[in-house]
Amino acid sequence: MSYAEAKAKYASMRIDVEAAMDKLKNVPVSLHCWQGDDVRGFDTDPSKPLTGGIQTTGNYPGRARNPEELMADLDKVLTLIPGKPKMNLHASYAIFEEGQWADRDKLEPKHFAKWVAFCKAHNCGCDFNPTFFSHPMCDPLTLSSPNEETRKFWIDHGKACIRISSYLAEELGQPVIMNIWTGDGFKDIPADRMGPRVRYKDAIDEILSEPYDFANVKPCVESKVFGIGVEAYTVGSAEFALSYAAMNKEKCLPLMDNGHYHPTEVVSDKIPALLAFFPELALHVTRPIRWDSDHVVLFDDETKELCKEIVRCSGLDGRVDIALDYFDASINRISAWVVGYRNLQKALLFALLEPTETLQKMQNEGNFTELMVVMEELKTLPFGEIWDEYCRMCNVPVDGEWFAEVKEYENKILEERK
Ligand code: RNT
Ligand code: ZN
Repeated sequence: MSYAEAKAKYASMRIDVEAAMDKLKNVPVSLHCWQGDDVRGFDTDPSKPLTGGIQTTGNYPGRARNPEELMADLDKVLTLIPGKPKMNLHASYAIFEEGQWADRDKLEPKHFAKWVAFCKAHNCGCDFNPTFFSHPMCDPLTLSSPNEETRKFWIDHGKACIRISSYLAEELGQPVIMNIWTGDGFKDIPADRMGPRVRYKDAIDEILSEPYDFANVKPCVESKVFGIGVEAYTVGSAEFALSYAAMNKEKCLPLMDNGHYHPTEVVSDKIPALLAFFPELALHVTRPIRWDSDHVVLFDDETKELCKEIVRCSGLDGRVDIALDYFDASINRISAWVVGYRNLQKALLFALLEPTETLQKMQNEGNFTELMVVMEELKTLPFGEIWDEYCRMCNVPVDGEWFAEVKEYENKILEERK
């Protein structure tokens, strides 16, 4: 089937494929830098363990070991993904000139100047994340620590990150989502569950007392159910993070990571629930397998469902800020990035090709029989042809044509990193 035939098939169901493609190609979706180096960053000893209850597994060759390698890998990735990518950095990816190392509480905008140049060269915006893990000042708690000195260090880190986010927003002319997540929690049953939460709340208040323009810097609070080594209790639980965001709507957003809930809970259903109260929310899209395993995002049912809810709730008109968040060290990392990003684009395009108004009318008229019939038939429309056309429109390879390039890059560049 040709693209023209596929387009006609969609048109017969009153679906405008061109409008869908035009919409998607202008929606920023964040590409996380941390897939390229197994979340190590550049500001601490690279042999140190990843802490905070997150884990990368696997040792596929070719991990980026410095800013040059990471940027080269990202350059490659950016030629293979359609849409409007936005970078997503962690504070631990600061780039220091010779002898200019600064600790996390002393980070400055200048430590991200090279990233600004990178984003400008790619004509993209940038999101940002304070890094409250993999650092000697994790005792192991950070913002919720009972130790005054620890907490102050991490509050100062958060404030420094607000200043860096303002700089990124100003330089790149796009809003910056600044996500606050800590792995603070306990392996076993704590005696005090409230103290750490009250301290965490006060610490976020202090961080957000650093001046910023909420239209350009959008701090978020990300919740989590549990992490490895912190199985019994998480300070920033769902209720904590959501309540914080709800009570501080004028200065921050809630962030949901779809790996951070009990295994039978789905974030797709939570999007419309939150949007009934919040004007805007942020997402981390990942793929949990039995736990927050951060596998590469697939074109699977829940990813499609998430994207349908984003589209149906006007999420693409500035109400939902979308970012990827996964890290797989067991396969080619460039491919991991590309597969996940392309899949999220696929799921968004697939969602945009739903005749939402027709379906909602059926629901409201109680016509559930036909609703089921049409929803099922939508699944086998010739989507592949539309997807290929979208890739061509974005000047990136269609399916079947990009992997050879990744293999070539692996043979030429990654194999040398031994
Ligand atoms: C961890 C959170 C968090 C991190 C990144 C690296 O469970 O999902 O968002 O993955 O900040
Ligand atoms: Zn996340």
